[in-house]
Amino acid sequence: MSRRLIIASNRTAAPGEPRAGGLAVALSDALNERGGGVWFGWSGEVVERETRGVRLFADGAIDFALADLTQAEHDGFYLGYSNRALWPVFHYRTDLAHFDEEDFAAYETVNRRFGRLLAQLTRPEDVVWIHDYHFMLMGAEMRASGWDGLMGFFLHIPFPAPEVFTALPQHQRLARGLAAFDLVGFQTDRDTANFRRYLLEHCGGVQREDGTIRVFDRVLRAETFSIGIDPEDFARLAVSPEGRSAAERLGRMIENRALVFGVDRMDYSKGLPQRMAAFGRMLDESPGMRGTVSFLQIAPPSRESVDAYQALRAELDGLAGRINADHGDLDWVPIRYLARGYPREALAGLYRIARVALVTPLYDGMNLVAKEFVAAQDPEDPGVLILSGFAGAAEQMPDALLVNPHDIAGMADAIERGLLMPIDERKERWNALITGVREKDIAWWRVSFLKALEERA
Ligand code: ADQ
Repeated sequence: MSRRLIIASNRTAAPGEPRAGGLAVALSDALNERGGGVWFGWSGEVVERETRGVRLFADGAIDFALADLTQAEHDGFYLGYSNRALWPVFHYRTDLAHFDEEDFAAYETVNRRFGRLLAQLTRPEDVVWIHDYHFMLMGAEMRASGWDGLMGFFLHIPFPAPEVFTALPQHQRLARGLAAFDLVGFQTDRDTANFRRYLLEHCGGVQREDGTIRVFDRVLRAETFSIGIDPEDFARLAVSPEGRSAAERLGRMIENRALVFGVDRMDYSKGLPQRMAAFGRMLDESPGMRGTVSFLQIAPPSRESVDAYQALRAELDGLAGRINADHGDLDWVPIRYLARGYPREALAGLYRIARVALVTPLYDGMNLVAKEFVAAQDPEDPGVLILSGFAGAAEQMPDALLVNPHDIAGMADAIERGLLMPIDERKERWNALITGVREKDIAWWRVSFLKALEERA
């Protein structure tokens, strides 16, 4: 009989959660395929006064265990240390990071409280799988509570080079936290190598013959498990009635112009201003393209209360307005920019009619949009993926048109090349890309991580 699986992530796919994305689907599957399990996380509720317990309820085979955050915890742990220190530093934006000791104290408090709550829910033979940068100290707290069963951690965002990670005043505390796990998984070999080098060079870690690392009196395995999607599901959504209807609505608007498409959470790591500038530059330099192409960028605001996001929003509003004013005409709007979310079906339908997708983050753990775009294509008339070399996905997708998102001229050339690419080359590249997306899909990610973790038993 397989062990019971316990998953912890900041947000869950509890009924009523508005953001049931690819990750939520993958983790629900993981729990369902094991005949059930526990999913622990934040309830999404912010309460005035401290609450101590968890709210338990079952949804199908999954037992949800959700805890609230107090206002002070939400501000310090979530908006503060997670989103104003860890997120920027891990995306190489130390210039945007706020190193606030009180925020770190709140991060520790929540990890401690959540770790204890989770420890109370676990039995010795369970497998615990904790997700992402919000919960890097939770494993250590579980161990301190006396729980010594199998426990793995997966980081969804990049792990930076040691020279950047050490900018965090608490880097060593975080590393000790990660050393409490039996297995730590990363998106790319680049991240795994950075983490291993940090342990060896800054923490006295010693690499053992079997590849594990002895550090802080523990033995730790650090490996790459690149996250994937469910490509069949996306292909199906792309031709669903909702997908087709979204494509038709947009098709009527842009008439028979080629569509350049981008979809991202509005985040400074996604390279949105550079992308708009590159599109503008392409129009500057290739007058023949004017009037033949429309760029649609969908970017719902996220974490609005963090200053950097407000500045980004203002920058994008200005850029889109300027490019449209300079290049637009009575019957042509070059850039459409929509600051809202859309259902997955609609996105899939829009991916399918796009001639070019612009996935050009300045830095990204993986980037699922790149894989979703490939999965949604018509095999007889596939679009072209323009992908940043700094997205984790680039490691697995060399057949995309790889670009440097800081090189506006290079991106402008790539957009034109993508728009003009002959059908044979488009098909050849797409066939190579879809093969990779199918091979390392979401089931592969989940199964290979849990198998590696359970080998430690
Ligand atoms: P994100 O930074 O959120 O994820 P990404 O991997 O691209 O980035 O996933 C975004 C998801 O949200 C996709 O499934 C996409 O379809 C959806 N989405 C984006 N814009 C949307 C919109 N306007 N409306 C509706 N849905 C939208 C983090 C890391 C990534 C890593 C993932 C998974 O930053 O690097 O790939 O986790 O590990």
